[in-house]
Amino acid sequence: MKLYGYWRSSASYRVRIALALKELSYESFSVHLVKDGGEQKLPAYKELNPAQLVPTFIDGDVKLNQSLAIIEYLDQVYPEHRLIPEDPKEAAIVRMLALDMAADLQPITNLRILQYVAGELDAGDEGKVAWIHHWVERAFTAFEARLQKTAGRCCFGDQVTLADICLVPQVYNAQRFGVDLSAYPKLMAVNDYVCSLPAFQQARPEAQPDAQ
Ligand SMILES: N[C@@H](CCC(=O)N[C@@H](CS)C(=O)NCC(=O)O)C(=O)O
Repeated sequence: MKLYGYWRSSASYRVRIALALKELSYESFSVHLVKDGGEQKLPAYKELNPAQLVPTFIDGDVKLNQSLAIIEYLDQVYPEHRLIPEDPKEAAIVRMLALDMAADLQPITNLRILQYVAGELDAGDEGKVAWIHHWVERAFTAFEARLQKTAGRCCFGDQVTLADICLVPQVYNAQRFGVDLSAYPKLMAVNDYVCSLPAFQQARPEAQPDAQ
Protein backbone atom coordinates (compact mmCIF):
# COMPACT_ATOMS: atom_id res chain seq x y z
CA MET A 1 0.00 0.00 0.00
CA LYS A 2 1.12 3.54 -0.74
CA LEU A 3 -0.06 6.79 0.79
CA TYR A 4 0.73 10.15 -0.80
CA GLY A 5 0.14 12.81 1.83
CA TYR A 6 1.52 15.67 3.85
CA TRP A 7 2.28 15.68 7.57
CA ARG A 8 -0.03 18.61 8.36
CA SER A 9 -2.86 17.67 6.01
CA SER A 10 -5.95 16.72 7.98
CA ALA A 11 -7.28 14.45 5.24
CA SER A 12 -3.95 12.55 5.14
CA TYR A 13 -3.96 12.43 8.96
CA ARG A 14 -7.38 10.69 8.86
CA VAL A 15 -6.09 7.96 6.56
CA ARG A 16 -2.94 7.49 8.67
CA ILE A 17 -5.08 6.99 11.79
CA ALA A 18 -7.26 4.41 10.01
CA LEU A 19 -4.21 2.51 8.71
CA ALA A 20 -2.64 2.55 12.18
CA LEU A 21 -5.84 1.34 13.89
CA LYS A 22 -6.01 -1.52 11.43
CA GLU A 23 -2.27 -2.18 11.86
CA LEU A 24 -1.69 -2.04 8.11
CA SER A 25 1.78 -1.15 6.88
CA TYR A 26 2.30 1.15 3.92
CA GLU A 27 4.88 3.20 2.08
CA SER A 28 4.60 6.91 2.68
CA PHE A 29 5.26 9.58 -0.01
CA SER A 30 5.40 13.24 0.91
CA VAL A 31 3.66 15.83 -1.26
CA HIS A 32 4.79 19.20 0.09
CA LEU A 33 1.72 21.44 -0.06
CA VAL A 34 3.59 24.73 0.31
CA LYS A 35 7.12 24.40 -1.14
CA ASP A 36 7.51 26.06 -4.57
CA GLY A 37 3.80 26.84 -4.73
CA GLY A 38 2.79 23.29 -3.79
CA GLU A 39 3.86 19.90 -5.15
CA GLN A 40 0.18 18.90 -5.39
CA LYS A 41 0.04 21.11 -8.50
CA LEU A 42 2.90 19.35 -10.34
CA PRO A 43 1.88 17.38 -13.47
CA ALA A 44 3.16 14.09 -11.98
CA TYR A 45 0.87 14.48 -8.95
CA LYS A 46 -2.09 15.66 -11.06
CA GLU A 47 -1.95 12.23 -12.69
CA LEU A 48 -2.68 10.77 -9.24
CA ASN A 49 -5.33 13.34 -8.33
CA PRO A 50 -6.65 15.84 -10.86
CA ALA A 51 -8.19 17.79 -7.96
CA GLN A 52 -4.61 18.58 -6.80
CA LEU A 53 -5.33 17.56 -3.22
CA VAL A 54 -3.82 14.96 -0.89
CA PRO A 55 -4.22 12.16 -0.02
CA THR A 56 -3.86 9.59 -2.75
CA PHE A 57 -3.99 5.97 -1.66
CA ILE A 58 -2.89 2.94 -3.69
CA ASP A 59 -3.54 -0.69 -2.80
CA GLY A 60 -2.51 -2.89 -5.73
CA ASP A 61 -4.71 -1.87 -8.65
CA VAL A 62 -6.98 0.26 -6.45
CA LYS A 63 -6.15 3.97 -6.66
CA LEU A 64 -8.26 6.32 -4.57
CA ASN A 65 -8.58 9.95 -3.54
CA GLN A 66 -10.96 11.34 -0.90
CA SER A 67 -10.02 10.28 2.62
CA LEU A 68 -13.51 9.09 3.58
CA ALA A 69 -13.76 6.88 0.49
CA ILE A 70 -10.31 5.47 1.31
CA ILE A 71 -11.29 4.74 4.91
CA GLU A 72 -14.59 3.11 3.85
CA TYR A 73 -12.60 0.94 1.43
CA LEU A 74 -10.15 -0.06 4.18
CA ASP A 75 -13.03 -0.85 6.51
CA GLN A 76 -14.66 -3.16 3.97
CA VAL A 77 -11.53 -4.92 2.77
CA TYR A 78 -9.69 -5.07 6.11
CA PRO A 79 -12.55 -5.42 8.60
CA GLU A 80 -10.34 -6.01 11.65
CA HIS A 81 -11.19 -3.14 14.04
CA ARG A 82 -14.39 -1.79 12.45
CA LEU A 83 -14.38 1.97 12.02
CA ILE A 84 -18.03 2.19 10.94
CA PRO A 85 -20.53 0.09 12.91
CA GLU A 86 -22.44 -2.59 11.00
CA ASP A 87 -25.81 -1.55 12.43
CA PRO A 88 -27.33 0.95 9.93
CA LYS A 89 -28.59 3.34 12.58
CA GLU A 90 -25.26 3.41 14.40
CA ALA A 91 -23.37 3.72 11.10
CA ALA A 92 -25.48 6.74 10.13
CA ILE A 93 -24.74 8.47 13.45
CA VAL A 94 -21.01 7.87 13.04
CA ARG A 95 -21.10 9.18 9.44
CA MET A 96 -23.09 12.22 10.57
CA LEU A 97 -20.43 13.07 13.16
CA ALA A 98 -17.62 12.43 10.68
CA LEU A 99 -19.22 14.65 8.04
CA ASP A 100 -19.70 17.50 10.53
CA MET A 101 -15.90 17.70 10.55
CA ALA A 102 -14.88 16.37 7.14
CA ALA A 103 -17.57 17.91 4.93
CA ASP A 104 -18.76 21.02 6.77
CA LEU A 105 -15.61 22.28 8.53
CA GLN A 106 -12.39 21.05 6.92
CA PRO A 107 -13.13 22.14 3.32
CA ILE A 108 -13.71 25.79 4.26
CA THR A 109 -10.47 25.91 6.23
CA ASN A 110 -8.37 24.09 3.64
CA LEU A 111 -5.10 25.65 2.44
CA ARG A 112 -6.33 26.85 -0.97
CA ILE A 113 -9.38 28.52 0.60
CA LEU A 114 -7.17 30.27 3.17
CA GLN A 115 -4.77 31.37 0.44
CA TYR A 116 -7.70 32.81 -1.54
CA VAL A 117 -9.18 34.60 1.49
CA ALA A 118 -5.79 36.04 2.54
CA GLY A 119 -4.61 36.86 -0.99
CA GLU A 120 -7.25 37.42 -3.69
CA LEU A 121 -9.86 38.64 -1.21
CA ASP A 122 -7.23 40.80 0.45
CA ALA A 123 -8.04 39.72 4.00
CA GLY A 124 -4.35 39.19 4.86
CA ASP A 125 -3.05 36.93 7.60
CA GLU A 126 -5.21 38.55 10.25
CA GLY A 127 -8.37 38.04 8.17
CA LYS A 128 -7.37 34.46 7.47
CA VAL A 129 -6.98 33.68 11.17
CA ALA A 130 -10.32 35.41 11.94
CA TRP A 131 -11.95 33.23 9.25
CA ILE A 132 -10.54 30.05 10.80
CA HIS A 133 -11.61 31.03 14.32
CA HIS A 134 -15.13 31.90 13.15
CA TRP A 135 -15.80 28.63 11.32
CA VAL A 136 -14.08 26.39 13.88
CA GLU A 137 -16.11 27.98 16.68
CA ARG A 138 -19.38 27.51 14.77
CA ALA A 139 -18.59 23.87 13.99
CA PHE A 140 -17.23 22.98 17.45
CA THR A 141 -20.21 24.57 19.23
CA ALA A 142 -22.57 22.32 17.28
CA PHE A 143 -20.31 19.30 17.71
CA GLU A 144 -20.10 19.82 21.48
CA ALA A 145 -23.93 19.71 21.59
CA ARG A 146 -23.99 16.55 19.45
CA LEU A 147 -21.46 14.83 21.70
CA GLN A 148 -23.68 15.39 24.74
CA LYS A 149 -26.01 12.83 23.12
CA THR A 150 -23.61 10.43 21.39
CA ALA A 151 -20.30 10.36 23.26
CA GLY A 152 -18.77 8.15 25.87
CA ARG A 153 -14.98 8.19 25.96
CA CYS A 154 -15.16 8.47 22.14
CA CYS A 155 -17.46 10.44 19.82
CA PHE A 156 -19.75 7.42 19.58
CA GLY A 157 -19.91 5.65 22.92
CA ASP A 158 -16.63 4.02 23.86
CA GLN A 159 -15.92 2.72 20.38
CA VAL A 160 -13.16 4.35 18.27
CA THR A 161 -14.80 5.14 14.93
CA LEU A 162 -14.56 7.24 11.80
CA ALA A 163 -16.01 10.12 13.85
CA ASP A 164 -12.91 10.27 16.10
CA ILE A 165 -10.68 9.95 13.06
CA CYS A 166 -12.32 13.06 11.58
CA LEU A 167 -12.40 15.05 14.82
CA VAL A 168 -8.74 14.79 15.86
CA PRO A 169 -7.17 16.51 12.81
CA GLN A 170 -9.60 19.44 13.13
CA VAL A 171 -8.66 19.91 16.80
CA TYR A 172 -5.00 19.80 15.76
CA ASN A 173 -5.67 22.58 13.22
CA ALA A 174 -7.70 24.64 15.66
CA GLN A 175 -4.85 24.48 18.19
CA ARG A 176 -2.33 25.37 15.50
CA PHE A 177 -4.23 28.59 14.77
CA GLY A 178 -4.74 29.46 18.44
CA VAL A 179 -8.49 28.84 18.79
CA ASP A 180 -9.58 28.90 22.46
CA LEU A 181 -11.03 25.43 23.04
CA SER A 182 -12.13 25.87 26.65
CA ALA A 183 -15.81 26.15 25.61
CA TYR A 184 -15.80 22.54 24.33
CA PRO A 185 -15.05 20.30 27.34
CA LYS A 186 -16.65 17.11 26.00
CA LEU A 187 -15.05 17.50 22.58
CA MET A 188 -11.65 18.02 24.20
CA ALA A 189 -12.11 15.09 26.60
CA VAL A 190 -12.82 12.81 23.62
CA ASN A 191 -9.92 14.28 21.66
CA ASP A 192 -7.49 13.84 24.55
CA TYR A 193 -8.61 10.27 25.21
CA VAL A 194 -8.33 9.06 21.62
CA CYS A 195 -5.05 10.94 21.09
CA SER A 196 -3.56 8.92 23.95
CA LEU A 197 -4.14 5.66 22.02
CA PRO A 198 -1.07 4.21 20.25
CA ALA A 199 -2.58 4.35 16.72
CA PHE A 200 -3.40 8.05 17.09
CA GLN A 201 0.10 8.70 18.48
CA GLN A 202 1.66 6.93 15.53
CA ALA A 203 -0.40 8.97 13.04
CA ARG A 204 0.15 12.43 14.54
CA PRO A 205 1.72 15.02 12.25
CA GLU A 206 4.92 15.50 14.27
CA ALA A 207 5.65 11.75 14.11
CA GLN A 208 5.78 11.76 10.28
CA PRO A 209 9.08 11.64 8.38
CA ASP A 210 8.25 14.84 6.43
CA ALA A 211 7.41 16.86 9.59
CA GLN A 212 9.28 20.16 9.78
N1 LIG B 1 -12.29 15.89 0.73
C1 LIG B 1 -10.89 15.64 0.55
C2 LIG B 1 -10.13 16.86 1.01
C3 LIG B 1 -8.68 16.83 0.58
C4 LIG B 1 -7.98 18.10 1.00
O1 LIG B 1 -8.61 19.14 1.24
N2 LIG B 1 -6.64 18.03 1.08
C5 LIG B 1 -5.88 19.19 1.47
C6 LIG B 1 -5.02 18.90 2.67
S1 LIG B 1 -6.00 18.46 4.06
C7 LIG B 1 -4.97 19.62 0.33
O2 LIG B 1 -4.44 18.80 -0.37
N3 LIG B 1 -4.80 20.95 0.15
C8 LIG B 1 -3.97 21.49 -0.86
C9 LIG B 1 -4.44 22.81 -1.35
O3 LIG B 1 -5.39 23.37 -0.80
O4 LIG B 1 -3.80 23.31 -2.29
C10 LIG B 1 -10.46 14.40 1.34
O5 LIG B 1 -11.12 14.12 2.35
O6 LIG B 1 -9.53 13.70 0.95
